[in-house]
Amino acid sequence: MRKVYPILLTVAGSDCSGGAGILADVKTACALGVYAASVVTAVTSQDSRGFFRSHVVSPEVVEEQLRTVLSDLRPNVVKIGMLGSEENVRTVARTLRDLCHAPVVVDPVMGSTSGGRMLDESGVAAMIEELFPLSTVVTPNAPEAEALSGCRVRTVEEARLAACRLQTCGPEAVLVTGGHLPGEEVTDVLCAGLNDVVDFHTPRIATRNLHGTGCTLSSAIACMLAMGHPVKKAVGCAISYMHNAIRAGADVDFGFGAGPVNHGYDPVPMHICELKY
Ligand code: PXL
Repeated sequence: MRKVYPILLTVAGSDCSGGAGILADVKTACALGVYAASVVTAVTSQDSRGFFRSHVVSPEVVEEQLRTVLSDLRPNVVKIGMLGSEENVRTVARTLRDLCHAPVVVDPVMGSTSGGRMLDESGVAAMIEELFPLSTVVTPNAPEAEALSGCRVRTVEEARLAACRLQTCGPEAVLVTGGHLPGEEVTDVLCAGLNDVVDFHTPRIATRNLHGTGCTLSSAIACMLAMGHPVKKAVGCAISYMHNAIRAGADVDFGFGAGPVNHGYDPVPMHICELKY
């Protein structure tokens, strides 16, 4: 009997303040009992007050990291966050098509809430063209869903329409998150086909500690997929982890501004799976 860890491979940018990007992905994986490996695509300078600068890693270095990890490990899931350039989008898509058949969760990161630009228009077009067809779940927030679909997304009904339109571009499922929409309740909308749309409702928590929520949710979905859950169950469990992590960090003072969620509010030990071959 061989024993293995469920493995998440995150391909994303680093956030030196630790609330978003690769650090959020790794903290989420640790809290959920999943092993995390990472490919760094950009180095960003930011803190709780704002986004200062981003230094994009070259496609050669991104490809080298990806090929090295994949020559040794077989991730159970790949999570893609900030890629930083059109070249990085195309390189990651090509390398995954060549070397990896794990489910892919794409957080279509274009900019941070605090104002940093993370992917230009040609990069976004390449993401739709090359990464959407490879993906199991894509997780835009409302402004990202607007930019990707070209439709207004200011209500839950518009979020449903955008999710369905984006789902026809190739992903198995699209989750449009509702945190940016108004209302006492947050409604996230999952579309896995025209007749397969589900809403997830959670009470809204009043806090400014929401830095890195997009990265955290998409990583939590990826971890749930790595543990073998089907898409709807994975999304439901991830939303509930995210809600609890926001609540657990809601009244904590952090730096001078917007703090992170409390990733480790209830950590579980690393899962070990037994393989019969
Ligand atoms: O949540 C978007 C995001 C993704 N990746 C990095 C980030 C952020 C937001 O700040 O810093 C590296």
